[in-house]
Amino acid sequence: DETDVQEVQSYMKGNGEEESFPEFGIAEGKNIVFISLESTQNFVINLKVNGEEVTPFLNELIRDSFYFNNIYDQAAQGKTSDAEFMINTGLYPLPSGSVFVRRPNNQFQSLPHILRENDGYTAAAFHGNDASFWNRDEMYQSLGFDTFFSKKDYDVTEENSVNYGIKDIPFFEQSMDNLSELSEPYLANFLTLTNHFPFLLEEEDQMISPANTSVGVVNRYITTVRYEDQALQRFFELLKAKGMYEDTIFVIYGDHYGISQKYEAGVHELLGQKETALNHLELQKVPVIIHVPHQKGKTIETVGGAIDIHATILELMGIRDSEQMNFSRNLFTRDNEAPVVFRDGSIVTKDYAYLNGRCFDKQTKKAVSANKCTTHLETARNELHASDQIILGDLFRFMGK
Ligand code: GP9
Ligand code: MN
Repeated sequence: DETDVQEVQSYMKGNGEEESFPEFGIAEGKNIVFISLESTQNFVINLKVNGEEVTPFLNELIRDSFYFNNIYDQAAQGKTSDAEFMINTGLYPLPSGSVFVRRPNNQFQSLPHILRENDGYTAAAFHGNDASFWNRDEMYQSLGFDTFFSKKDYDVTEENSVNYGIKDIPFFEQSMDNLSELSEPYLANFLTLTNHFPFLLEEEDQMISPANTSVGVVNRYITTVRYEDQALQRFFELLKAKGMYEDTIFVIYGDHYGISQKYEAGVHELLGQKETALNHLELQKVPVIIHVPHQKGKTIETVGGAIDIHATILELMGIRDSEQMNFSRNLFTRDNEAPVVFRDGSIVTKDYAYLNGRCFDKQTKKAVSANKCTTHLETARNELHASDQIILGDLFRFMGK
């Protein structure tokens, strides 16, 4: 009720969102295309395996994009759906299960709603899996999507599928007609699928040789990441050919890790590094690429999390996010000292990380006195608690508008 609303409001961010920055509003009125890169971790960007780039298309795109290279995966048990939830609402995932499954009938202040109210946007989602997976068919309605093109809207055959469903290249190709018919300006949300554990791909689709570590999962991951990269290239080609590229902002992000800790030794092997808590943490980074045609590229090293994409996009669209009830911080102005909060109670800032009950100095890589992390841990507890209250109490219902 009202008291809960007041309590959670006292824990809201306030970390420089009011600051002006040159990119404010540069994408105002443009279509927005979100592309979730399934299981894509940041270590593959600019990585060479056997002398070959794993993601040649993304590496090139990054040169003409805002590339955020210090963004951490904050998804919890809800995996892809948690990433979608954070980006759409700026709230944290729940400690267990997926908000998509547990609270699909809540009211949300999500990107489709905010953009519709401010600028008359429509919103559509595109995904090759069954509509009911992660309860998307229900949840997308609450989040404000007008249309959801799912498996039933694609021509899915044995030939064009692998693992969870339709391969990314036919997925993008078959999405084009529906995309071109959306009423503008639109927000379109694409979820890729091919780069999903256990990273299966027929030989004819393997455009790079597998890596040769001692871990098969990691070796195959290189081939499915490359396939995904080429699918993106194909999508951009099609958009350009249809004249749909120019007036669009692209937000491309890895949804969460792909290589779990069980197989991570193979990644350490590939990167020639030791298996340490801090190296594990660094592998939890996902690429976040914001491409605005004709904007000069810039690599932004600010430390942040997937949840921060929400405020960043609103600010690029010319909508001030600081009034909203959420925990997202604009990555263009984000304070490096503000912790990135993980659902398991860990945190990371530019200088410190709290992992497995220990506070680390990231520079020296040594465990330091816990009090270096105390304030950050308190922020983390407060934000997670307030976010859970908003979700479990369906508090937006009590806010009135
Ligand atoms: C399937 C997609 C992938 O629809 O969400 O599954 P996940 O990564 O969440 O396990
Ligand atoms: Mn996923």
